[in-house]
Amino acid sequence: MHILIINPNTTWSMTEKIGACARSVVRAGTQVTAVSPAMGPASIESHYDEALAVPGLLQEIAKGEQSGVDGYVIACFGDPGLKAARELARGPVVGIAEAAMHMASMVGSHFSVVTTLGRTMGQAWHLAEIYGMQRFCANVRACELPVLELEVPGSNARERITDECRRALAEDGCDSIVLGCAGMADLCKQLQQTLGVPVIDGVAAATTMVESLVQLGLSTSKQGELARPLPKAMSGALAGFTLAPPSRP
Ligand code: 2AL
Repeated sequence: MHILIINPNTTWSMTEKIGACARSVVRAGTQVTAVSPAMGPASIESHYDEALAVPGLLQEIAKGEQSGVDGYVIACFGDPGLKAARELARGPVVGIAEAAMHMASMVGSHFSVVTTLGRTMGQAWHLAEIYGMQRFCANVRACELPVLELEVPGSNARERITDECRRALAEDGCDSIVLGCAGMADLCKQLQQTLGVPVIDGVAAATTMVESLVQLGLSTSKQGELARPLPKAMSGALAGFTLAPPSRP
């Protein structure tokens, strides 16, 4: 089984960290490749960044389809381009926010999301709402930590995240923590040990979910909404995104 993890930002140090975390949770025999798109923002912490990350992300899905990938993880907590990716992919595509929230709902009564910048909190609440997870989401909190600070050796990111998780557990009435950024994946185990409650990293959650879906022979339904998009002209910088017409059986 081959799982492609797409970090939709173009910071390869984060991509490598994400890949290592995903590899640490899969079964022997499952191959994990982690990539960043060839174009897009260095980090994703606004709706603008998210929108501009999607074309490069879709290119990686298209390449994955050519090379026989069995399933995909979108490794950014805004789950950018998730539905469009599902339209292109044959196998399952899972976003880290949806995976983390669903797993958290199974190991506790309420979770709090601890994320990077305050401006991303609205998207986390929006996703909790559209996934039907609002009922489990006690709060969304931010450390006012720019995403790329997670990549700076010796930064105090770990301490700031730990402190915010402690405040969440003291004040929100939550009993588990969902990490609100793929760049926090490497902090998960130690945070769980320190805090003594379930801490869910979406990269590990989504990777194991994709592995399970593929194992069960479940792929993305091609009937209705998630069918391959209709081919049409794409112009300007998007000319390369024109889809080939479906091949005749
Ligand atoms: C993220 C994430 O997971 N990757 C990224 O670049 N931005 N999410 C976030 N809330 O900061």
